[in-house]
Amino acid sequence: MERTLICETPKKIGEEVKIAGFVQTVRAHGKIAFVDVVDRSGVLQIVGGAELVDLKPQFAVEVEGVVKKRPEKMINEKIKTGTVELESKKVVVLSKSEEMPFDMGAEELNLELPTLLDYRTLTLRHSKIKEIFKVQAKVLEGFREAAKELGCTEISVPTISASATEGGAEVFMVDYYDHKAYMTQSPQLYKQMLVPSLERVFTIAKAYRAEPSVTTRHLSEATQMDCELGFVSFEELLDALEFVGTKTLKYVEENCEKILKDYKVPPLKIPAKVPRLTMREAQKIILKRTGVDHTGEKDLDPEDEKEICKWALEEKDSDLVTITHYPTKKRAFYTAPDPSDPEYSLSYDLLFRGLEILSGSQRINDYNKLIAAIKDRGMDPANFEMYLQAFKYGMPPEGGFSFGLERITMKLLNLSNVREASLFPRDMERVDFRFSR
Ligand code: AMO
Repeated sequence: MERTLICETPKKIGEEVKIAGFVQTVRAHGKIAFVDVVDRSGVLQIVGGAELVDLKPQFAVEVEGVVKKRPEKMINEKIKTGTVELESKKVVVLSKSEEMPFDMGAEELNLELPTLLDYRTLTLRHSKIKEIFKVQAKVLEGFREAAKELGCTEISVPTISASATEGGAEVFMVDYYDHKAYMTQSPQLYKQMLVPSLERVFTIAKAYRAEPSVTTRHLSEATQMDCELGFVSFEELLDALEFVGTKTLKYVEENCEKILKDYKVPPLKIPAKVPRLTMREAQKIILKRTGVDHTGEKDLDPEDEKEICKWALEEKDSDLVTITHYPTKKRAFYTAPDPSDPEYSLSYDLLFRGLEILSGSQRINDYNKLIAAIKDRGMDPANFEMYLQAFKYGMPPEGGFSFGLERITMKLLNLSNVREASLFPRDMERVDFRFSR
């Protein structure tokens, strides 16, 4: 008999079917047992006798039986198959499981973060955790759609590089045969090198950051969703990033209605025009609202980001706010200074529900200025030979931006830690397993 997906069973009342999936819960009442089985399409109640009682959570099984309509008072409106159950005739155990270290049948897992991650292959089977990655898949899909609509070609770029891509000390070095190489801190240099070839590109890439501290928003291996566009102005870049950000978030809302409801998150607030502020304007608003004077600071700190997002929500009915013109010295070497005030740069961050989810800039596209900027940061242009070659032979005005996949997912579902939005998070204390165990 061919396998029927669980979501199809309500259409097959009275028919004999075979389903396959994982045992979620087993409830035995005397000679009758009820077993919930989960496959990729949903969950189904199986009713039977002795053949079910030895089943245990996470056994992989095949069950043959007849689909029956449930009595009126047994209907479960919370699930798609709540009007039916499968009366089992034959059960085959495909794979057994060891005993669960915690209750996997509960609606919420409620585990401490280290346990949630130590048992990752198990916790990823839980329906509420699976939902995080279904949302994440839609973020990726929405981004791809939006980037393609901008006219970008998808590229796949290296993750081993001859130089640090963002500068700074947060870089993993690798032994590369007899040489030194670096894990890319972002796809930045490669996406820029592709502008003279494809003009508009996008990539979904891994970014490696040797983050020296443990925070709720930093991973050592993050996923970035990047665009880079040639022949564009600063204004056009701002329009482009807000277009992609808005479209991606709306795409998730349209395609994940039930999950967002399960996670009890409020509906998205995205106005037709995302509010924009310069960093200095944002600091003045924060001073006025809270009395905290950060107007002399060179960046917005996490509390500032939360506060300015509160302002955007209260005053502009928006979950998003774009902040522009960060100090040139605070941004990576490739960032173009503002010609009218070079101390500040043509850069931007997009904040979403209290957190930076994107950053980017107009780039320095002049070969000699770029060499000067590299030297100015104490780096050696010789290490950027391939990158600089692209500028030597003609680079139009260009710029781009990068979204953090895990951070967007975290904020969409109101998760408290970015690690929850990473399948296998890496940080100072963990590569798969905790070093300290
Ligand atoms: P930036 O370093 O700001 O910019 O990174 C872009 C976005 O990627 C996400 N992100 C991270 N998420 C989790 N953990 C991390 N350690 C981490 N680091 C970054 C954030 C951030 O906004 N090349 C530039 C982008 C550009 O100019 O196009 C860059 O990498 O959401």
